[in-house]
Amino acid sequence: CKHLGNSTTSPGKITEFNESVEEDGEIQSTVLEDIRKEPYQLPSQFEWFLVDIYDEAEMKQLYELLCQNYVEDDDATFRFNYTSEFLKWALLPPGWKKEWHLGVRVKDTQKLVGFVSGIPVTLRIREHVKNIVEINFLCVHKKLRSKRLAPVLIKEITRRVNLFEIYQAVYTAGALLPKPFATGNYYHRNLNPKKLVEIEFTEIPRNSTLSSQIKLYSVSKTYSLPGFRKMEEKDLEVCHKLLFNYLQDKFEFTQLFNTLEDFRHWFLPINNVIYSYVVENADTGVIEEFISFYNLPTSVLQNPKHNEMKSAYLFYYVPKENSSGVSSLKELVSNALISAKMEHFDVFTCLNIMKNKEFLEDSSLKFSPGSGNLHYYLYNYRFKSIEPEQCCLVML
Ligand code: NHW
Ligand code: EN5
Repeated sequence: CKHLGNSTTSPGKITEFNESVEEDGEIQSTVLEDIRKEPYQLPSQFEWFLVDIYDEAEMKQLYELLCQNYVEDDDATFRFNYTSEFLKWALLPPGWKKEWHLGVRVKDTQKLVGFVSGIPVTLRIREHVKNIVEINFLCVHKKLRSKRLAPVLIKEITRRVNLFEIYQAVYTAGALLPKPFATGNYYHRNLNPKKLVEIEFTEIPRNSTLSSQIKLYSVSKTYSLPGFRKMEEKDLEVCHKLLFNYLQDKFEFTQLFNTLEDFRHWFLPINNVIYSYVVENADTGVIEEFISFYNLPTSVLQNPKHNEMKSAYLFYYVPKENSSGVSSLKELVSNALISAKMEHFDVFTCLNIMKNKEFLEDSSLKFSPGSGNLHYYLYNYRFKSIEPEQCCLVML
């Protein structure tokens, strides 16, 4: 069996086998001794550079690389604009490693022109619980595209992950690569029809008008769930347990939040980054459900009036079930929409993963399918494809 560290093929190709009927599990096994000790060679004008996320100047360089060169929609009208505050949250969870904030610089100018990151994640893949990495923020400067820098970044991050004796990774992409184990579709809830029309995120349907769209998409100014409020430090332990139980048996593929520290990192509200809300029972004071979303602004390219769209993305939630087994999810999301509107978001976005079909399929919350897909991939793990509703991993 060929060792991963010596493989010359694109690492992504290892997922090709995941349609096979064999059992779930590792595809190639490797031992630490076989992992290359030296970094892969870059073209001579470039050098490896670990971005120090705590260093403001280096963080600014990373922010600018992504803001100018990261993911765009199909016709380059919009580009993700992850903020520095957001990137700190995304890249410094408990267990983060500096070796996994991998940059490429131009030797002469020290300009950052490439990046890829890994963070530790615990997944349950059917019955197997695994501590692996999540790969994200792969980016090569627009002027250096199609020069095969991405495969070198991927091989080098793989090597640096392998050195910690981790041999699997999960990642998502809008691009179709070999070979996704799940595919989700994006859905959007319009919160600001006038602006979304002006920036051409959406159009006014024939036989409708702006004023009727504004009326259609208006949301209440007050919460419908009594006791709906921002999550606080004192709620963390209870919410962590709620999520732990919720993720036990509902999904074939799910992220797990092992420690209270993990949960605190991912859910304690941070202004302009992560928004979490609990529902506190007025009589008992007990918290039985929560919901969260994050703020990922989008640059609006080449628009005379607007340069940014404020987008909220649904994160994890725990609804409750009433005595007849009816889930509160729709009402929870409805209240999240109200808070997103209060926080001046223009659109609320989610995928058709998790239990989201419960509120997407019934039109009452007024989500519509978007133009984008998101494919889910595993590196070096055989896993039979699943439906998006069996997938409970939200990647930033
Ligand atoms: S998906 C977002 C990726 N980023 C962007 O789309 C930003 C804008 N685009 C760019 O910056 C979230 C460049 O176009 C990139 C490619 C850098 C995408 N994943 O250098 P070349 C993630 O961050 C393959 C994987 O000439 P380029 C997830 C492509 O198929 N591979 O292209 C990242 C071709 O390979 P092939 C991708 O345009 C997951 C090769 O790159 C890809 O200058 C990474 C061409 O390279 C993508 N999104 O740069 C894998 N896009 O074999 C992690 C293109 O077909 C694997 N390609 O010739 C696991 C690692 C850890 C393992 C640990 C055990
Ligand atoms: C790694 N973690 O295409 C993630 N977004 O639908 C990287 N479409 O915004 C991978 N072109 O449908 C991310 N408006 C892959 C996604 C890349 C970004 C992307 C899509 C998601 C998107 C918009 C704009 C399309 C503009 C034309 C869209 C219509 C929705 C509208 C909402 C209001 C009600 C009517 C429908």
